[in-house]
Amino acid sequence: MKIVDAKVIVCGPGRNFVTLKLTTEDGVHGLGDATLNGRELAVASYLTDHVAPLLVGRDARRIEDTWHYLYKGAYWRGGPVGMTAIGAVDTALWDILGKTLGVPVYQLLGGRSRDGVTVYAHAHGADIDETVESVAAAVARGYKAVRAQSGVPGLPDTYGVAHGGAAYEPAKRGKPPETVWSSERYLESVPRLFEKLRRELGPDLHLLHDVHHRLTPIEAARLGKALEPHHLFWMEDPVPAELQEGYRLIRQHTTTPVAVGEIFSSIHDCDVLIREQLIDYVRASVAHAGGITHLRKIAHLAELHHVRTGCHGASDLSPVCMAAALHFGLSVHNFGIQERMGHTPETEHVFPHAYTFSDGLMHPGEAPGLGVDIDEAAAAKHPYERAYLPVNRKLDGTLHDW
Ligand code: EZ4
Ligand code: CO
Repeated sequence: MKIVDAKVIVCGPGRNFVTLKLTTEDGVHGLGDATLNGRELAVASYLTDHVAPLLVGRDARRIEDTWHYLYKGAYWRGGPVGMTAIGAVDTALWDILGKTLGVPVYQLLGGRSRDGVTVYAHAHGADIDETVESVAAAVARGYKAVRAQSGVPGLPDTYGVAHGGAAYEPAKRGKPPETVWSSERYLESVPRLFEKLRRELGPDLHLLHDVHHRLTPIEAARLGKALEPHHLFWMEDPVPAELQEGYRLIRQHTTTPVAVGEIFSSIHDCDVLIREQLIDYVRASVAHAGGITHLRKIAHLAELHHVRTGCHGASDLSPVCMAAALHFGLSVHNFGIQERMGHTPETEHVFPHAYTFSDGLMHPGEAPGLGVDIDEAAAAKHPYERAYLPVNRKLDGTLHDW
């Protein structure tokens, strides 16, 4: 079953996406998400200029071999651009295999380990009261787990918070927007938010929070301690994880569970975190960590060390990635939770999909393969427009993590 075509589709239905479409000689096609938010065209070029010529003529069933052919064959292995490209190829090959055999991908991954995939919603507000309302609204929509992000007093713009009731979408056209940061003000307000959320919404709701890499280890330890009475499901990305050993310090000080890894490209970015049990959830995604094949290896290592999965699922991971994440999450034993930020109606229209949401759970559906497609005519109506994520500066102007 030879691959005869490898096409890269770049579109912007409300935000930018890069999609790889592989077609076999039998006319079966498979999709992979190749979106790397803010650096999209680098992956598009990597695929079009360097990977597509290698794929044409290859046997689409050789998923594992193709992964290593692209990873080891590049010599310059790893990194977000290359691993996103390999991930897209891998995902498309699983999609093709499922369609060829007439089964949903989760059946190829060992079958279902649970009834559905628990997802968490995003909630946010300008202040604590608005954020509590937003979390309550997510609960009313059926969610059993909600991530809460609130505006910080004295900071005009903060990660995770939109203005005027709009959905949160950080990528903006033009030069990157600049936001202002104060760890002191943030650390003062977050415990008050979760104190109120727990008091008003009760003990059962899973509450999550994303620190988004903005604290130092000792600050993160302080926040984790302050949040302990409110029993968070997790505290996400408390500090940047380039130095994995940095998490030892946080771990020594707090029992608040820790989730890390949405920007990880491979198992080598988290092997210390997992082997030393420094985290509770690993957030690597199908799109950015080498596809279903490599993400399964991360999950299997994590299973040995009592770490569960919690895959990234922001709006910049396309419905193709969401479908793949749901097949993965339904099948993998040590599944923890799946993020669901949601997509614009234009995006939903461009990517028709079989996955569904009901009562806090998502299901990938029973369509063969991933159960997601791309309407190329609809995609063509939404051209790509260059956009960047914001940069963040401390009150004195020093560039900080966003
Ligand atoms: O900022 O995906 O947990 N989710 C997140 C996301 C990331 C974006 C960056 O492209 O941290 O909102
Ligand atoms: Co995050």
